[in-house]
Amino acid sequence: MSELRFPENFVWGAATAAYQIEGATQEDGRGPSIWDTFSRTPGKVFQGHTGDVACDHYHRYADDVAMMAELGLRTYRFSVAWPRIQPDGTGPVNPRGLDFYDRLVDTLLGRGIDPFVTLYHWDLPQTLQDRGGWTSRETAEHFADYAVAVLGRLGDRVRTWTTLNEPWCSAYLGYGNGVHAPGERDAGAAFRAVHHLLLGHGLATRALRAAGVATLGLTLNPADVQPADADSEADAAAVRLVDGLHNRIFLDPLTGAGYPEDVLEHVARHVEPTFLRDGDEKIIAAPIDLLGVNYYSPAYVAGRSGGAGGSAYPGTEGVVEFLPPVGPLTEMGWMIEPAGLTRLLERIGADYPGLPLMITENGGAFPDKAGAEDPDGTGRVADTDRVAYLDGHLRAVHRAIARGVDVRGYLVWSLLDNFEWAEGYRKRFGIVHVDYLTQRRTPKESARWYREVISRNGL
Ligand code: PNW
Repeated sequence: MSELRFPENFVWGAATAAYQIEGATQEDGRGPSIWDTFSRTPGKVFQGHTGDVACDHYHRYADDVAMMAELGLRTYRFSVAWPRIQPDGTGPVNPRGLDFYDRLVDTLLGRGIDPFVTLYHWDLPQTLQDRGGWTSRETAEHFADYAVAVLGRLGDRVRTWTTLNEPWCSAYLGYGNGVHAPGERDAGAAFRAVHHLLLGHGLATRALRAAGVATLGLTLNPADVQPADADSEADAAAVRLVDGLHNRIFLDPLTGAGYPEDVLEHVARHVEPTFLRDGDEKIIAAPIDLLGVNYYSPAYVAGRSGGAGGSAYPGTEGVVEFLPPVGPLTEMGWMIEPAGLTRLLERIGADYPGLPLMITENGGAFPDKAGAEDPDGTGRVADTDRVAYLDGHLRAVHRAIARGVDVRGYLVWSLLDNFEWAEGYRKRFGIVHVDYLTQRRTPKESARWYREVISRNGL
């Protein structure tokens, strides 16, 4: 097989998120988040799993960073837990919460690993949810204050900052179909949340710029939406609707084009858009340096009257059919289709030119092969499916770069097996196995493979 080289200075690393790995949910003054509340609500998370202990990373971060260095990671993307910094989401900062990230950043830098901060990966302070959460405009304003507080402590050492992780999930899964915290089921609430998340991003971006941030952006999970039948007009209309609700509703306002007309019309069928104020679109369009792209799987849709629609896409019932995934699937039931990543990157590159991209998450949940729970002393965890997944998707990224798309780096999801939201601990995305009884970490075959990829800067 011929060698594939990535561009010079291509960024290589791995990603995690606070609630998924830290544990220590009651320590050092951390306040409750919506995920604490949600995971304790019966029936919301698989077998009532919570993030109370998770990977105990809060206590084991130094060993985890040492392991990252052994794995050859150059960049580590982690998120800051807002309720550690402001237990109630507003007001004075809790210095002990900032201390943790301060130690983490110093430890990373001491090992030559570049810290990449996500300010919001879904763990909203519960107090703010009690006042409406992201359906409320004030949450967006508080988010900007919080962002500046974190920058104030870490900004002298952290170069790369992103505001939100996947606002699509926060809005549609959190407020629309209730699969994620806070578990609301209301289309209008979902659209209000979209706008206030974007506004929060814009206000935080403005404030962080004023405070002198270096590189700033946000991460989306843009969808590669494909028609069931490429020749069908009905299917093309379904693609346009889903693309509008998933992609253009975020990308257009972020890049200065404002909300698309067709999307606004769709939203207005669910909620009176009184939450859109003059000047908001200008705030949301604050220039960014980097767009993080998280990609896992494509979506195939058909335009069909009586179609079931997607619970995560308000207003698609009766008009859109989401095709059942086919072919090789991950443990999440998600289709494995690397070509979708090439298509997605080319599309963003073409429709939103001038925006540097970075893959901030890509990976798969796969069952560990026999012996994984009790690695046999040789420390081997065979995850050949994951190696194949990552290899295929890196080739897909390379293809997009070869076709001229500006992709600056790749971060695998995830460093560790961790709390996979509504799925609890039963789905394992890590390149490092975690035995939750002992907290023992065992790098999987994929981790060894990835170290080689990084050191060769290619495949
Ligand atoms: C992303 N969906 O979440 C998140 O950023 C990670 O925290 C998460 O662990 C990872 O992907 C794997 O799931 C998603 O239902 C969760 O479409 C759900 C969906 C998409 C992304």
